[in-house]
Order: sequence, then structure tokens, then C-alpha cells
Amino acid sequence: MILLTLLLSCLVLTCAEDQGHCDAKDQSCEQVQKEEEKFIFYDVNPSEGFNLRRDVYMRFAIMISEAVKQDKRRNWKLVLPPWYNLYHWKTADPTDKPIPWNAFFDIKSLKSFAPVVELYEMFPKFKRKYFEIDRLYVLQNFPDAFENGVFDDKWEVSYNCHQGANFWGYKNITARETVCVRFQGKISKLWEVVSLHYSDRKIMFDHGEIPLHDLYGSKTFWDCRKSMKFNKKLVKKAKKFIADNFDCKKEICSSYISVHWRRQDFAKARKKDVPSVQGTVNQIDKAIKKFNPDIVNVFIASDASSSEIIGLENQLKLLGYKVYFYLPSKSDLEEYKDGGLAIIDQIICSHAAYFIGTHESTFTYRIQEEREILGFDSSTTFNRFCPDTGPCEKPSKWTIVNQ
Ligand SMILES: Nc1nc2c(ncn2[C@@H]2O[C@H](COP(=O)(O)OP(=O)(O)OP(=O)(O)O)[C@@H](O)[C@H]2O)c(=O)[nH]1
Ligand SMILES: *[C@@H]1O[C@H](CO)[C@@H](O)[C@H](O)[C@H]1NC(C)=O
Repeated sequence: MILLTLLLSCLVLTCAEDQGHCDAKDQSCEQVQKEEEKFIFYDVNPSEGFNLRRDVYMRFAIMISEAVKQDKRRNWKLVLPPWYNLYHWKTADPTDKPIPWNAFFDIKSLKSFAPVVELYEMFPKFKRKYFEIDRLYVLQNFPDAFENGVFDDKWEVSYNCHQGANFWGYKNITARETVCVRFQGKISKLWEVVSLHYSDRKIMFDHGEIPLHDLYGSKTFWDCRKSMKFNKKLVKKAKKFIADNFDCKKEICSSYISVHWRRQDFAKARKKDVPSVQGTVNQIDKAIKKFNPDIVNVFIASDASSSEIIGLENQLKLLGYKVYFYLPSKSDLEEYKDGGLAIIDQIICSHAAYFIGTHESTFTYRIQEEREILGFDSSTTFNRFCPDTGPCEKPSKWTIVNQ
């Protein structure tokens, strides 16, 4: 009987929470009433790639998760911004719908770190023709970040900014008010902006890439990073590729090395950071000879054109290596899309005995983090391709912090 009562009151409570009202009979209802759910939305500068966006997510997720730990903000949730029209997604179609986060990530795992909801889950909660965000804060940089020679954390309301928010491709989302805010520094300072209008329930930050991590590389940073597990289908696909080609079923494989060979805009705009095809071949060969000359399998993740890829593959084969790429079938492409295929490449790179990445590529950074989480020795992870000539700065090492 006691159990039944418990169960019933539980039911009443969840139902009440969903509808935002409740019978006053139940005492705990009072609390629900006082603590209306509030939501933070954000979007990122359209030209930013998938992997920088993952870091921006972490900044907001940490901001919220730290705040809900303090009692007074435990009713706040973070709305996951759908993936829409990314600059690097070459096969995308303008008629493509915004892609929810569950296509790429394990939402249950994200929720174990921060209270997040998908945007599509929000629609039924607010039954109107238009989905209205109470206030849109358009963040901008200060014209001079180092005023008087110092980089201070600061923000101020300003009066002219370009309101370019496209609401993740949804035509039926609007904002009631728009406020321009110059901002620089730690993301936790955004709570000061939030408190400008404390009764708002749905607030959005555009240019979410502007606020910075409170503590980059801290334990909290890594806890959040660990919770960013990929969607199980993608993991399964990548692991099958590894098992089939490299005969490895463990997290840490010893039978292949991997490289992330970023080309396209990098090969054009960052000539001093990336090698030629021949230079790449030489560096892979040298690294394998030094690390473990018995290894013959080389996995290549790249956004290079097929002519460059063929050049690289042929020259490596001449040296006796077996070269592997993840080549999606047409149905893989339809199912996983460019975003999912890139993640499969990243997972395969993450499990290799040794990894070489591209200098200052966020795609490479995310692989390095994954390898830190998997427990690889850092010397097998923080390696980069050097330019053919000129200086080659060592890659920064962001090693894991577990406690
Ligand atoms: N499948 C696949 N896609 C890649 C690879 N390298 C780059 N890309 C694509 O190009 C995008 C690169 O943008 P980011 O993810 O932001 O990474 P980045 O290399 O730092 O590039 P920036 O946007 O200049 O910072 C990725 O998101 C992928 O869509 C690769 O090795 N494999
Ligand atoms: C907005 O449009 C999308 C489809 O484009 C739909 O799924 C959603 O329910 C709509 N939201 C509202 C609040 O009408």
C-alpha cells in the first residue's frame, strides 16, 4: 500500500511537471510551481566546423551543470542546437532537415553530465503556431580585446549588432526581443547577462563561440568530455571496421597506425603548417620505423581530394605499407551523413597504436582527447605532421585529469 501511494504521488508529480501546473494537494507540488523550467538555447557562427562546435557545447554544458549544482538554478536546462547546413558538409542538400544530436551522440550519456534536451522535444511543451524565444542575446567581441594591454573578463549591452540568427533552419522559431551584448571572458559570466531579465524562461545566445571555458583542461572539463560519447550505431560501425581490417577487438589496438591528414582549406591557407604529399609519406614512414617497424597497416582519415589521396596511397604502398580508408557505401552516406562518416573516421583513428594529426585542427584535437580517455600513452597521441621546410612547433599536450 505504501508502495502504491508512493508510486501514485510520483506519477502525479511527473505529470504535473510536464504540464507546468499541479494540484495543490500534494506538498511537493508547491516546489514544482515555484521552479518553472527555464531553458538556454545557443547557436554558433555559421562558418565554424563540427569539432569546434563540440567544444562550444562543453562550455555551455559545464556552465549549466555547475549552476544546477547550486540550488537556485536547478530548474535550468540546455537545449541542444540542431546541426544544420554545416560549411564542410559537402554532400548536404539545402532541403536537408536540421539533424538532432542523437544522430551523432549518446544523449543518455550527455544527460549524465548536464540537463540537456533536444530542440524537437521542446515543441510539444509550448503549443503555439510559432515557437517564441523570450530574449535573444547576440554576442559580439569587443573591438579591442586588450584594452590598456590586459584581457579582462567583461561585458556590456551595445546598440548595434547584426541579427543573423537563423534558428537552426526552423522557420517557425522567433525571438520576442533581441539584445546586443559585447562579451569577453569566461562563460560563467553569462549568468550576469541572464539576470538582466530574470523572469525570462527561454533565452538564447547567438555566437556562442565567443565565451570561453572557465577552466580549460580541468577535471570538470574532462568529466564533461567523457560524457560526450558517440551514438552507439556509429561506434559499432567503426569497431566492425577495426575488427575486420586490423583484427583488433580491444580499445587499445597495436596492429595499425592512424593519421588525420587535413587538406582542403588547410592545404591552401596554412601552407606553413602542412606537408606536401611526398613530405607526408616520408613522415609516416619515419614515424612507423621509430615506433614499431613491424606495423604495416596505415589508416588514413582525410578530407583530401581523390587525386591527392591516390598519390598518398600509391607512394605508401611502394614502401610496403597497407593503406586503409573508410569508404562509405551510398547507403552508409544516406544513413550517417557527412557528420557521421567523419565521426567513424575519428573513432578508427582513436583506437590506433599510434596517431599523427594535423597542426591546429580541431578534428585532430578531438581524436587526441578520445585517446587520452581510452588510456593511450600520450607519446603515441600528440604527434603532428610538420611542413616540408621551416620550423615545426611541438603540438600542445592536453593530458587527461581524472581527479
Ligand atoms: N570524413 C572526414 N571528414 C573530415 C576529415 N577532416 C576534416 N573533415 C571534414 O571537415 C570538417 C573540418 O572542420 P572541423 O571539424 O571544424 O575541424 P578543423 O579541421 O579544425 O577545421 P576548422 O573548421 O578550420 O577548425 C569536419 O567537421 C569534417 O566534416 C576527415 O579526416 N574525415
Ligand atoms: C516547427 O516546424 C517543425 C518542422 O519544420 C515542426 O516539427 C515543429 O513542430 C514546429 N514547431 C511548432 C512550435 O510549431
